Amino acid sequence: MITTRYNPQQIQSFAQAVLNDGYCVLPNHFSPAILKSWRENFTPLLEDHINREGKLLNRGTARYYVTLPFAAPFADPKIYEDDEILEIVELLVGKDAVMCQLATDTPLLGSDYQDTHRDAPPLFPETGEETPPFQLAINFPLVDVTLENGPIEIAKGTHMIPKAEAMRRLESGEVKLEPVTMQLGDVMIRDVRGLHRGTPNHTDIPRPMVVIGYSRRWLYRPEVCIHIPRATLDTLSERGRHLLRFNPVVESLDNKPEVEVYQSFAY
Ligand SMILES: O=C(O)CCC(=O)C(=O)O
Repeated sequence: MITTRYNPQQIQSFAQAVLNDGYCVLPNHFSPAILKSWRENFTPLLEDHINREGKLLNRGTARYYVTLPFAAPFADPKIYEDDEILEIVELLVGKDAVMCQLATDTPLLGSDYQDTHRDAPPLFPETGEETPPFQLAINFPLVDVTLENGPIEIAKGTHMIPKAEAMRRLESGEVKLEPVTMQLGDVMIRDVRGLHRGTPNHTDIPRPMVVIGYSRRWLYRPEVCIHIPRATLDTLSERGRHLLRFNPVVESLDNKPEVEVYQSFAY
């Protein structure tokens, strides 16, 4: 991975794109070799998840949300401590961001369009106003994302306006949902309030999309977490420990919850 490919102006313009459009894409950012190893290690986790709780289908038919264990190859600081991503994150949600989520969204053959939604409610619903960003998703696929295998669709510029107004603009055609195709290695930085939906995967190959969540320093999201094995704590960098500071430390990753805790996801 090349870690210094962008100058400060370019970093600033990625952040500005997120402020304007709700997301930006860093092309060819992560090493495909790392992501291939993630994909190989993810396949049995997806199968296990489907066997254990596949009938819940809370993301829609043939679509699964699977939390990744904080263990190799997923607990990789080359990914979650990527300097340039963290610089953009800081410009958007401030210093001392918290990493709160390491998971995947995967539509399979037979999946459908989701209802258009946001991933977070407004901070102050009683005002009817949206705020600057407070919750970001770093999304990167473990396969190429094409028009055939279920690209996420996002309506640009809908993240910092009230949902009712964003839906009105969508329904009137002022804004539209657009598919975001991605190559293996591309990384999307997304304000989770942009209106979006998952679309059907028409192929028989799963389309895993990783989501790493970074929040403002004061935001605690009880619906997601990363279990950090105690033995791993000492191996983390100081920055890594700081990023992960709100997460529970566990003795073993074997005692995972019976079902995925992040069930309520659409706002
Ligand atoms: O995986 C995708 O393409 C989008 C999924 C999504 O938006 C969700 O499940 O909240």
